[in-house]
Amino acid sequence: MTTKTFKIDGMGCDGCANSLTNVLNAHESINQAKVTFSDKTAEIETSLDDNFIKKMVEEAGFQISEQ
Ligand SMILES: [Cu+2]
Repeated sequence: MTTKTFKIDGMGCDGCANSLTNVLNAHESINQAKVTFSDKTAEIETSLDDNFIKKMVEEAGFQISEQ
């Protein structure tokens, strides 16, 4: 597993960050995810490829702006 950091767009509050954290952590191939609203970042320890993570983030209602 590697840890990757993504910039997340579309979060309006800590609740958004928490819900995205929960969505990501529910996936069996994500070892740990930490989303920080103030930094607009998601730190994800995973073996999943970036496109898959991008899709998960979009399905949760947010976007990855850079990685
Ligand atoms: Cu919110």
